[in-house]
Amino acid sequence: MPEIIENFYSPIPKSVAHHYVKALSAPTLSNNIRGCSVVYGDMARLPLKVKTFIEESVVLCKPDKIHIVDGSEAENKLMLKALKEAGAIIPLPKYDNCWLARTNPADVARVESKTFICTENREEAICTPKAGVQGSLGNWISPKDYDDAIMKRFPGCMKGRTMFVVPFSMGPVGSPLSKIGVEITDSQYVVCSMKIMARMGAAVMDEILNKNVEFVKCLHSVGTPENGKIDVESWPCDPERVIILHKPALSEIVSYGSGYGGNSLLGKKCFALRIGSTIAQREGWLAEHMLILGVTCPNGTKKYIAAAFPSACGKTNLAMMTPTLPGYKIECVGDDIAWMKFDSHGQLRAINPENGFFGVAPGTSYETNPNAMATIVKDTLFTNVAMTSDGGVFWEGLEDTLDKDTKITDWLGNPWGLGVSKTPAAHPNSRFCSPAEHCPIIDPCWEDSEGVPISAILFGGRRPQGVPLVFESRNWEHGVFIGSAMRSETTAAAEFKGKMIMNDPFAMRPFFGYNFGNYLKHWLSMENRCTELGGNMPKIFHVNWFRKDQNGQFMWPGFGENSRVLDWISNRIDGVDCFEETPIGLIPSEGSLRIENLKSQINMKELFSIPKDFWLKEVADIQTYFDNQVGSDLPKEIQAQLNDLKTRVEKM
Ligand code: OXD
Ligand code: MN
Repeated sequence: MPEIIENFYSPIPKSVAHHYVKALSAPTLSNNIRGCSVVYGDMARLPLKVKTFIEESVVLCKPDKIHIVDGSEAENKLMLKALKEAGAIIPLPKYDNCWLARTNPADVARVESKTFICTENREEAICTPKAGVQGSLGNWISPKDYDDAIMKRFPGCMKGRTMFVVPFSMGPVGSPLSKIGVEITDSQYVVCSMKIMARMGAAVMDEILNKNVEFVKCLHSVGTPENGKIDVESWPCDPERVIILHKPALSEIVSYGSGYGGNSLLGKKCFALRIGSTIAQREGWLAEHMLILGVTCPNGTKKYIAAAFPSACGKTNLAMMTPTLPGYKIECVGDDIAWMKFDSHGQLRAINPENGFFGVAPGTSYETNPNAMATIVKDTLFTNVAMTSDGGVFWEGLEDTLDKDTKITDWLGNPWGLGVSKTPAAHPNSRFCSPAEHCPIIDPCWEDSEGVPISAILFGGRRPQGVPLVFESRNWEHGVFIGSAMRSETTAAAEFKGKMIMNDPFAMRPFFGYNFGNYLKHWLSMENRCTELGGNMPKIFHVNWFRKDQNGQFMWPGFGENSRVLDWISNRIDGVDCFEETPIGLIPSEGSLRIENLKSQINMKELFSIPKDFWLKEVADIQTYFDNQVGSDLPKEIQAQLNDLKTRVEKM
């Protein structure tokens, strides 16, 4: 690491001059950070609150140097060069400014079991599970244990390293819906990724300075194992002692030991969802794990839809879909997170707080998501994908793109042969990190500071059995119940092994910043808020692209064909009478889901069947889940919805 820094800092070319950049001579700092020099940026120009945060972090982490990130292109180039020279990233000459990082193989996913919310009382953060049951709706840590966890890991953790200070905005800089953070990190990979994933740099620091806005304090260190031995020089981390801490009362995030994605790019899951959901509850809006897309119908009308699916269930594919139905156009506002607030007319409006896509690579291809493929060939930082001998990338799903002479190196850096190697070429949770503005179908309003108007909310997951392609909720309360009862097959985005059906309410299970029962109450309260403002609530739907037949084959082709489902949803938003009541909600009436010109025959009857036995069991499973996990925190309205569903299913 020190080597990287030497290469990086001597000398800083003139072209980097910026109003935050000072000459290499260290400015005089307050006593408690004497000995640690500011090698890039000017402490004197920083807002006092930022300075204090830096000083506290310096005292704790004892870095050798401080770099105040300005977000300029020149700075980014230098960072990438330094990372390359240290062997931390490999250039991918087949594309334009694209790079590959390989992590320590022990640091490849979010670590939910080591992620904690800190509040005075446990009940503020998490539900009280039934006696003897392990809670699955987040982990609580007491203020004392929080401090202890920090003091066990952070003192001196940046010795020999540079501390980077990254001011960033979640949402367009200056939008009334945006929020600001400052991430302090000792990872250049994180700085380069943050440049893609968030608006960051001098403009954000100016915003803090000029408007005196509060910011979320994010402290991150990749750490060093207790024995002092870093296993993979190019990817320092401390997998044994990873911990991700959130203290909503102080708007504070502290993350140690991992350089990977959601563990280290603290604007994403930690801020935009966990801390974000607590701010949203306080301020009366919603911070959700949702994509946002615009759909234009053949008659030219446009609607925006937000959709919550658990990690790695195709959010990016839906957000960038190429519709097969003629005359339809999809445009992408965001693929992972939505911040939604009612405007003064009671219209729900959403922004994508992010600036880029941190998408799961395997399965992304010219067939499944050509728009993502077009996005990732420029300014992209790949992590843990395989590499081709012509300087490109490869992962499971791209087999058709290979010609016979291309050699592949797998994500671990070993030679890999298609049809020969028994292990995957790319890690199942390997990622591309690309600027959203490079997406060919990015929505023209994606950066509008007032957000886009949301007409419908979709919930969904991987449900191989029993759950129809689409159904609509009977009303808002029923819709909130549907979100609370969401279940899905597990994926590789977190540390789980093997496939099982897991409850993932609102696709937020790993991301709640406060007690899920209170979160449900907050969602229920949205209806009053909207009515008081004179608006209409968005409609709520459940979709399932993943139902399988008796032979284990998917019953619905998915991807671009999902435009047929969006067409039906759009008609329902317009109030078209094209539905049939069922015990679980409203499904398309016969003939109302357009299935003309589908490549394969669809068994519509089976695709929309609602097997009584399955749903009786589903109701029982949901009840057990609520009893075990939510207990007395469950709002009575949600229990009443489950009771009503049970009665309707029993009568089938
Ligand atoms: C993600 C996730 O990275 O949900 O978006 O895990
Ligand atoms: Mn996600």
